[in-house]
Amino acid sequence: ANKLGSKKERTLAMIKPDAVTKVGDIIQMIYDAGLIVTKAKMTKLSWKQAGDFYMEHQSKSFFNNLVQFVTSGPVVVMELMGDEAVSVWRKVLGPTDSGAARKDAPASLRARFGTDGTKNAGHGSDSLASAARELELFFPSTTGHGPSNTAQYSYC
Ligand code: RTP
Ligand code: MG
Repeated sequence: ANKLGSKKERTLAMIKPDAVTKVGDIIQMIYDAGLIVTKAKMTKLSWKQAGDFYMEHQSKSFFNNLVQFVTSGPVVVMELMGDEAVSVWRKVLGPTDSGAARKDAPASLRARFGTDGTKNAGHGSDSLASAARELELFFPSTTGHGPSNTAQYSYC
């Protein structure tokens, strides 16, 4: 916690292939929620990258559909930062199933831009530990890609 008692966190956001054309609206939602974008890139995931990213779901019935979907086109991955970024970003996303989101959280990202329980427009890390793992997958700290962490947060 900083001196005001808030907990600055980092989280990994992914705009999935079905919502990449909505990146402008989505970045607006990020800023409206009080978060900022500290790293971003567009990339196309290989089958292996998608499987590693979603390794917690390897045994699930929907795993193949999920990997098929997230490799079907480009995605935008972002590091978001702000107070309680992990939970705030998941709140912006809304419920996993976009149909449920349209009922229960009509202003959420998945309600607005998702289709169903698989094609649901966005991803957010589900814990600080997941965020650390997922950020390292997309923005490895050792390769020198992107701004360094010290430069990164000087404007926050
Ligand atoms: P995410 O990891 O993408 O942020 O989504 P989440 O935490 O809300 O949901 P999770 O349970 O982690 O599921 C990961 C992604 O798998 C797809 N999914 N399909 N029954 C299904 O067909 C099904 N269930 C999940 C979704 O794309 C979900 O976001
Ligand atoms: Mg998840």
